[in-house]
Parts: sequence; structure tokens; C-alpha cells
Amino acid sequence: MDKSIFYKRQQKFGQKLKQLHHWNALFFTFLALTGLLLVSSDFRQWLPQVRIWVKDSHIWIGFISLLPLLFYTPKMVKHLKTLRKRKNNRTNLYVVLSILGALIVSGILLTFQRELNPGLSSFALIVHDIMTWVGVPYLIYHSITRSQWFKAIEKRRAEEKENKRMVIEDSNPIMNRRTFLRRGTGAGIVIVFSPFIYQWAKPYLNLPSGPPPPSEMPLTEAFSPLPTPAPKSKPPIGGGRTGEFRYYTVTQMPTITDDNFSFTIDGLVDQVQEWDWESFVGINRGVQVANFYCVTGWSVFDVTWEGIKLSDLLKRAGVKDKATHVKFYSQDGVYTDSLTLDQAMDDDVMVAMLIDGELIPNRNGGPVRLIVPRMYAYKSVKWLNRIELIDEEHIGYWQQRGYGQDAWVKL
Ligand SMILES: Nc1nc2c(c(=O)[nH]1)N[C@H]1C(S)=C(S)[C@@H](COP(=O)(O)O)O[C@H]1N2
Ligand SMILES: [Mo]
Repeated sequence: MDKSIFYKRQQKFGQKLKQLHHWNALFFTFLALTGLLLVSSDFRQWLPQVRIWVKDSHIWIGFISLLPLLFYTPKMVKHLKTLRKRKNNRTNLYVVLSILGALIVSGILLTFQRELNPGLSSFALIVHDIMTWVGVPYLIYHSITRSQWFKAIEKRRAEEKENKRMVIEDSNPIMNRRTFLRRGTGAGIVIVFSPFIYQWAKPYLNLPSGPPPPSEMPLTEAFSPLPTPAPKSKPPIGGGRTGEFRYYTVTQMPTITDDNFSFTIDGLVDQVQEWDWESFVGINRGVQVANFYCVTGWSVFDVTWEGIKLSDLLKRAGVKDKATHVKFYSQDGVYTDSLTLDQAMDDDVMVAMLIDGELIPNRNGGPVRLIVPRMYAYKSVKWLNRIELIDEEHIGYWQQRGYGQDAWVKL
């Protein structure tokens, strides 16, 4: 073949790859930013209105980002050939493709997680998380070390070194400057990311539990002062939950105290009910073991909940004939949700006070939260303090913002 034609083709091939690379980088950056927003609890707290919008665009761009990869696939063999002699570039390519592959597969599973087994979607979520915590720092490292700016510094360093070498022999035989610069950059990125990664990984690592940390955050760890009298747990049935809660709130975690604790049932009832802590703790409780499913993909299995059956509470108040729905209010002042009266009478719908034999921690929704085990947990209102019987539908907090009207978990 004519040599000039050959080089022209090579050049064109290179340009195409470069284009695909740019698209891929653009999409990945967008996905990384929206993804990090989605896991950030500050974002959940401050901008819940746009959360679903961000989530949907994350999913859509995720699918669109398959395009450059699809266009790339037929070119891959040839690309690998051109990298025959560049081992580093080839390794980079393999690493990047594996990360993207794992993100894509787990991302697709998560998109359709409502149709899947909750164990599988929990696993997909963990893979998606881990690959994000590997992929995002890697992306940053990659874009820094490939930037013109970085290359210019490398070149300048190399030149300085050349100049010196003419005077004395290289004084640092172990690592050349180039490696030093790169490792420094890598270490810097790892240092910046490690607190976030640690924060994420903490619940999954079974860290040896030393003395409990001094409660710097009384609002998230404890009720101040509440539970005396504390409800005495029945011998737990089941127990030994598996999986980790992710603690959610759309406000600051509310502080619940003796002074502001009250529990009310009102609306279309025969007799409005109101309890303070002491009388509420006195109500007869039951125990059940149930799974806990979040619609974002994580689950906690075999949680032992102890509390009062919602139907018992409703019977005490006496539900008027006109009532069709039950509305739940959180003490955070913002979060609400509802069930139809039929759903509310189900045996496993519980106003819970203990988890695995202990008081429900504040950040977990205690001292009192709702549990609707067979529906996604956005129905399970935390810091529950009021139940109102109403005669119309009420659209709950997350449903107003895009979560499914049908909250049943398909099992
Ligand atoms: N008051 C209130 N209740 C709430 C929420 C919330 O943000 N505020 N989040 C819901 C969602 S989406 C889930 S998955 C569970 C999370 O419970 P956890 O924070 O105890 O893990 O609580 C539900 N109940
Ligand atoms: Mo959730």
C-alpha cells in the first residue's frame, strides 16, 4: 500500500478515536457530578425538589453514554494493535473499560431494580458505589496527567534535569522526576477522596467498636433527653439484621425531647387521641421481623421491629365511616405520606419504637417511626408524631417529587 495513504488512514483513525474519547469524557464527567450529588446527604436535605430530575438525567445520560462505546467497540482491536508497544496506555485502556463495564452493568440493573430481587439490586448499588469511588479519582488523575499544562511541567522538569546532568550525575536514581510528579498527583487525589470514601465504607467495614464516640452530634445520635421510661424490649425474635441503613432526612434531623414529644391521632375519628412519652410507652406492643427496602436500591434484611400495630391505634381512636385514607406526619415538620385505610389496617403496618431490641436511634427515625414492610421505605415516615384520618387521597413527600404512586415492592 502507498505509504502516504496508510498514514492518512492512521491519522483519520486517530481523530475518530479522539472524538469518541472526548464524548466519553464529557458524559462520564456529567455522570460523575450528578452521581455524587445523588449520594450527597446535603443535596437530599437542601434541594429535594430537583433530586428526581437529577436522577432521571443521570439515567438518561447513562444510556446515551453507551453510544461512544458502541461506536468504539468495532475499532477496539485495531486500537489495541496501535498500542502494542505502549504498555501503560494499554493498561489504562483495560482499567477504564473494566470500570465503565461494571458501572454500566450495575447502572442498568439499578435502573430496573424495581423488577429485580432486592438482594441483587443491593449488590448492584454497592458495585456502582465502589466503581464510582475508583472511577472518579482515576478520571481526575487521568485528566490532570494528560493535560497540556501537566505535560509542559513534565517537559520543563525533564529539561532542568538534562541541564543538571551535564554538571553532576543524576542525584535521584530511584525515581525519575516524571514518576515523582505523577505519584505526587495520585497521592494528592487519594488524600482528597479518602474521607469521602471512608465515610461511605464505614458501615460496611466491621470496625472494632471501641468505646462509643463522645456524642458531638447529639441531634443525630440521641434524643435529648427522652427515653425514661424506656420501653423494655421483649425477647427479640429473629434479630441479626444484614445490610446497612442509609440515614435519610429532607430537613435537619429533628430533636425530640420530653417537652416536644407527643403523639396524636385526629381527623375523622370518634375520639382524638393524644399521648405523651410515658403513656405512649405504656401501650401494648408486638414484634415482627421484616425486610426494609429503599427504592434507590439498598435493602436491610431481617430487621426486628417492636411497636404498636397501626390497626390497634386506629381502633382505639375509632375511625369514622367517612374516612378513606390515613395521613402520617413527621416531627421534622415537612415529611408526610399516606396509606389507604385498607392498607393501614394490614397486620404488618407498625408504629415502631424498637429495632433489634433497642430504641430506634434518632437518625434511624426514632423514637417513633412508621414501618410499612411490603412497601418501599419512603412510606415509612420517620419521627412520626401525628396520624390524621382523612377522606381524600394525600400524595406523599417523595411522590410529589416523582417517586412512584404505587409503592408496593414486587417480591
Ligand atoms: N421524615 C422522614 N421520613 C422518611 C424519609 C425522610 O427523609 N424523612 N426518608 C424515607 C426514605 S426514602 C427511606 S429509604 C427511609 C430511610 O430510613 P432510614 O433513614 O432510617 O434509613 O425513610 C423514609 N422516611
Ligand atoms: Mo428511600
